[in-house]
Amino acid sequence: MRIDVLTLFPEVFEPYVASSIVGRAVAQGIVSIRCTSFRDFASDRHRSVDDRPFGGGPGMVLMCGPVFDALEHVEAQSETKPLRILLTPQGEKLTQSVVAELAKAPRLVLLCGHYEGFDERIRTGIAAREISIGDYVLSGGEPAAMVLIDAVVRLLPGALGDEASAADESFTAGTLEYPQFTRPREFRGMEVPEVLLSGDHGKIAAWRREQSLERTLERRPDLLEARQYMALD
Ligand code: 6GU
Repeated sequence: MRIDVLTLFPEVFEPYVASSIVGRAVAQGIVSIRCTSFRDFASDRHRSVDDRPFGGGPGMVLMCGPVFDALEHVEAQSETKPLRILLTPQGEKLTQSVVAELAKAPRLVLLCGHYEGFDERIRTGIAAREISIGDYVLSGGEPAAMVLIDAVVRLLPGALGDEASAADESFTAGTLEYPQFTRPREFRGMEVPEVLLSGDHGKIAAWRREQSLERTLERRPDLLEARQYMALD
């Protein structure tokens, strides 16, 4: 997969895309991530990317020119037609099923909104899918783009060391994760549940399933409503 990020702050992505699972996926060639600055497509000598709103009012508005030019520039670098995504608090909420859908695309272009907003003709003119990561306000789309990249990249084949782990986890399975423990067996008086030390794989699986369901019922009952249950549950 190729991901292009169009942003006013390309430098904030660099350490992120070099680290952890995403960094390893980049190193393995599973995904390539390129960041492009709108500022490189400014047309005046001050390299302006925003201006005052027509009609007055506070703040500055991201201009059409640098955004359309940056988008056309990166899209021309490859034959593959990308899925365009505009990160904005007004978008559709990012869920695991949206993430799974995006992970099937060969190419994504993420446009990060910033400042007080962007010219409405960006929204109407580029026909992007608009995505928000939740009901709170960020000062820019960059953290949201990083969230989206992380969630998508870990679903790409080979991105996780152990192929089982992506499917095994919460949300994909529709329930929250069961508690995990590692050495030591006792830490400051807190013990590891006996069943995990039993070596009985059937019992361990049943215990984990029970913990996972119990936790989901307690913390996120909304996740259970839409689910199908096995007789075991
Ligand atoms: Cl994508 N952008 C901004 N600015 N705020 C947000 C968001 C995006 N998602 C949630 N809040």
